[in-house]
Amino acid sequence: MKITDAKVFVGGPGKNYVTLKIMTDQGVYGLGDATLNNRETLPAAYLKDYLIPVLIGRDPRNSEDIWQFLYRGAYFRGGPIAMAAYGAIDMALWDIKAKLAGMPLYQLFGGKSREGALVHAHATGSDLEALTDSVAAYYEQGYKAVRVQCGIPGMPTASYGVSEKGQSNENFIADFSGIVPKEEIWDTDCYLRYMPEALARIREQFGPELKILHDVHHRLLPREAAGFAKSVESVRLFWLEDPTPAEDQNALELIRQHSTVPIALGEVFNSIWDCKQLIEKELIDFIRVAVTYAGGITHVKRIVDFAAMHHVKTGFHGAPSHSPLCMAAQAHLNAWAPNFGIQEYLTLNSAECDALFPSNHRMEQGMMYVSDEPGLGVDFDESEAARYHYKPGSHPVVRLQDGTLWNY
Ligand code: GCO
Ligand code: MG
Repeated sequence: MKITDAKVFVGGPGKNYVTLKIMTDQGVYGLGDATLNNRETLPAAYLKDYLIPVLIGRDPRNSEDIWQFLYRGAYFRGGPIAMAAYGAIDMALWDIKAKLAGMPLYQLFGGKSREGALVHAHATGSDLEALTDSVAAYYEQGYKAVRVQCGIPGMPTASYGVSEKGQSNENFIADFSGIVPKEEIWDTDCYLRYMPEALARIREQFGPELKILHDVHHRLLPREAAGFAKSVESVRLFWLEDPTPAEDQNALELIRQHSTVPIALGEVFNSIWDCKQLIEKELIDFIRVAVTYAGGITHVKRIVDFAAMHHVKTGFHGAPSHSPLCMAAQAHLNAWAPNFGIQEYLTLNSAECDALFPSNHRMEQGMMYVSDEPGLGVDFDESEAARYHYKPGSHPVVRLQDGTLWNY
């Protein structure tokens, strides 16, 4: 069996999804996601210029050898762009393998450990009242877990995860106003004064059972994060996400020494080496990698098994920038993983998105149910794809009040 050709598409409804389609001499094709939010053309170019030419003629069933060939063969290893490109190839090869077996992908990992996988939605509000309404809306739809982000009084611009008052949340999810980033202002003191109380109010309002998550988005210093974690202990968060930027992994030790709040981290990681210290030293509770830019199923499954040895559960990244193909790969891992924790779920979920990526994966009452179709269980409609093209976009850039550049 041989790979005969592969194509890359960039575009989609409200997002620049990077979709790879690998064709074989037996008519079976595989699909993968290489979307790297706001840098989408780069994994696409890496695939077209360097990877597809070396795939042609290889046996697609040898996904492990192909992964090692790409990773080791680059010499300059890793990085989000390369790992997203390998991730898409790897997903597509597993898709082909499971289609050949006539089985849904989770069967190749060892079958199902659960029927539905718990997901968390994003509730946001420009103030606490709006946030409460947003949480209530998800609660009424049956969601059991919600990430809560809230506007902060005194903060000059909207805080992380929140759009400006009066603007729709779509603006935050997809900022396609151009390549030059918007600038936001962050004030740690305002945040630390307000957020513990806001989280306590949400707990009070929704009772003990709702799983409440909160994302600090790398904004605090280690000592501030340790103090913050301690101050929100009575809220009993499901997790506190990215309290500090993870380049300095010792910072997590300080947080651990001061609080038992569960910590989730790793959405910007792209290899098992990035996760190693935090998992081995048991400094986190949830590992947040994404199948796309952590090198695909082959590499992420390795991270999941390693995490299991250290009581670390999965909490895969599920920002809206992941296409339904990445979400499907994660859904199959979620169905299998003995150390599954939760899945962030935020695909755009529009009729256009469903038309571009038809599938039977379904969401019900805050749980995701994996499709039983052979392979990843997601198709790709090329005639729909022809309606879309790349649109330049950017993440905001964050500064402190005095102009110092800070962490988005
Ligand atoms: C999350 C993340 C995202 C990121 C986004 C960047 O927890 O979902 O923090 O919303 O900001 O993926 O592209
Ligand atoms: Mg996050």
